Amino acid sequence: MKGDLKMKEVKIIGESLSNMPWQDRPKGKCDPVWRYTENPIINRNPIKGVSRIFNSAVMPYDNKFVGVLRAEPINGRPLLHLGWSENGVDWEIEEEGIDFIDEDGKPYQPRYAYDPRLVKVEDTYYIMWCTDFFGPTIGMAKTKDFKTFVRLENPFLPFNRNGVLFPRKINGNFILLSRPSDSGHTPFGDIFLSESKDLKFWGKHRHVMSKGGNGWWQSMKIGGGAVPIETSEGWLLFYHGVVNTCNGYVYSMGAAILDIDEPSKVKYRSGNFILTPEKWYEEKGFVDNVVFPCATLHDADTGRIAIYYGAADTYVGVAFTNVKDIVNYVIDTHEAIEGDQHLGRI
Ligand code: BMA
Repeated sequence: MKGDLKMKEVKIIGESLSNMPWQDRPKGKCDPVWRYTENPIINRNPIKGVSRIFNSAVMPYDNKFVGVLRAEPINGRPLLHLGWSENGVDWEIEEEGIDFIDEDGKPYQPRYAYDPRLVKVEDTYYIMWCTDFFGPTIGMAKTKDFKTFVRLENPFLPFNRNGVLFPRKINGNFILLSRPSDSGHTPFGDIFLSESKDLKFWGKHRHVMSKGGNGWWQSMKIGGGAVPIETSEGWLLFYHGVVNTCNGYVYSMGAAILDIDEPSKVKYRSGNFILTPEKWYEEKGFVDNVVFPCATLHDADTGRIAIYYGAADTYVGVAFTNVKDIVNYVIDTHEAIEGDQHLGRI
């Protein structure tokens, strides 16, 4: 990082979270993001009948932390399980998957559910995941107590993935990022944004960010990652970028800053990845070479951010940064990518 004096002051706009997990940047290192030394925090076969937990979402809840976890049972078809943690790194995982009900109160269970995100908007918690609706698309549910989960209307047609709801309404509307896809392992894709007054009817669709650019790490597709963090510079978004190689897809993590009032506008995005598979738990697993961010915990008082990411479709890892460092890094390494300016209004 450059000298502290030249760096812009940046604040998280939000709540205090003094009990979030944290480790200082290792001495002598200047990377914008650094890994938790005890990674992975969730290992193989974490509970009976589940072989892997990865790409998972966490949030503060009731003075502890709640997780909505992507769990692959021993038949390999993913479902969502709840987890609980006092410190954000040691997790107690429920053995039964989440049971949903629909809006009429009837039991509902998705055929499969993966890559959950979790957010609180006003007094309600929302889960977004990839669900089956004649192919993969975005599923959504709400809860107030993590006991009753009400599945909401299908927000989108197939095929779509990586639904990420913003933590507050903008101009009276809910805002959702998504990545239109195909029914398989999608070899393309940009991030789009949609608005809704009621979480039922979605529209005002906009293009947000394109794949590509000078760097190759996000040349094939990108997808929204963690719920954006509100900062004094704009919405800080951690996302994934994918490159295709002789040995298959490689997933890295990037960061971007979106306009605070009109988040379909990209203010800055880092031309470089901020985390790429390098550790054994990221390079080798059920799917090699994947880091896939799904959530953050953050503390407005200190600017600390813990990023939760899936590693090699097998483990959960945590990485740290602070808002001032990461936002300055994104500004310094900003690369405007063709397509980011075409918001879809032309
Ligand atoms: C994507 C999703 C993710 C997964 C990634 C790498 O298409 O299925 O859940 O982590 O592929 O396998």
